[in-house]
Amino acid sequence: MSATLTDAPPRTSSITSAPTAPVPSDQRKGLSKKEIAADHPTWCPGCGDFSVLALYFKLIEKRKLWHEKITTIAGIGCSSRFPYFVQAHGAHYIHGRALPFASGISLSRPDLHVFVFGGDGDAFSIGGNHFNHTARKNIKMTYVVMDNWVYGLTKKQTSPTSPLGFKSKTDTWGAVDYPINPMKQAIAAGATFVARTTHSNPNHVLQMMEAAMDHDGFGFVECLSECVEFYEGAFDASNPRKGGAFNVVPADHDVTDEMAAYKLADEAFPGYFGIFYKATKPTKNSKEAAIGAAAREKVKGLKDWQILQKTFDKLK
Ligand SMILES: Cc1ncc(C[n+]2csc(CCOP(=O)(O)OP(=O)(O)O)c2C)c(N)n1
Ligand code: SF4
Ligand SMILES: [Mg+2]
Repeated sequence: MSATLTDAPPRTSSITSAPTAPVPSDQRKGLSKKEIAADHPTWCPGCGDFSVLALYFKLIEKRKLWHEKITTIAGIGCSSRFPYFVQAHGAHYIHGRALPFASGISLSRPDLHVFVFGGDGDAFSIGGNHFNHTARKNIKMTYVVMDNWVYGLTKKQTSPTSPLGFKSKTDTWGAVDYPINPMKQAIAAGATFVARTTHSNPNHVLQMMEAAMDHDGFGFVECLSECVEFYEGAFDASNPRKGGAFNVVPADHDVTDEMAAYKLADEAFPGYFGIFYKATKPTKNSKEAAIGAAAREKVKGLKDWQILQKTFDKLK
């Protein structure tokens, strides 16, 4: 028999219990996986996205990020189901629109770490415009694209990163359109942090996510993430356990050199893994904060109605 409201135990008032003093931030223990994991992920067994989620939990634990200080945003796709599986504020938003939504959060809540996760379709197909504009505006957030070279959720259509010849439901004879190169795209769009990693190297995923999080600006990480259902073996050539090669960015690569980064991004698959590009540029967050502070300074000492009056006077 199902429980009714009357079965509920009597409520005990929390008002009577002594308030516990808040633990100072530096003495708080990092959140454990149990505290940060929500629903059981519904991805297919073996999907590369599991690795990214596990490393996100690790990042939260390691860097002592609290529930109230992070937000996890995504669009639509298998990879974009990500926020469902995280016990924190977040949203599984509209297909391709995760970045403008995250931009609003980032600009209005500078105290939060804004993390965005999504797929290659979400980022570069329907969300392509937003990718370019969020990058050029240098809005502070960490954007991890789980690139599987296919639309997974909708069961195998060609994506903007699918290689030529890829046979899918939309290209039964093999893809004929030239794929985009996410790294080149990010650099050209003006992203100030551009890195590449792969789900099969967990330590490296964590390293790249951490570096992106520490970057003051738009941090983009392309993470190869195998879709075992619709593109099995796509990234074997980058996985030493499958006979491939995991090449790290050469030690003498200058990450501030845009042309050198572009050249690195032009290498044939499996290419390189690591930080390709990093620039120090004012963020839109800092520019808007300065505009806001200057505007507040102008009306300093005035009452709200006086500010309103001034605005109306200007309209006359
Ligand atoms: C406006 C809109 N158009 C199309 C769709 C259908 N749709 C859902 S997910 C998706 C592609 C997702 O691919 P990707 O971003 O690569 O994610 P993956 O599933 O591969 O992780 C599409 C076309 C949708 N949900 N909304
Ligand atoms: S369909 Fe592909 S991308 Fe989606 S959960 Fe399954 S393996 Fe992962
Ligand atoms: Mg995809």
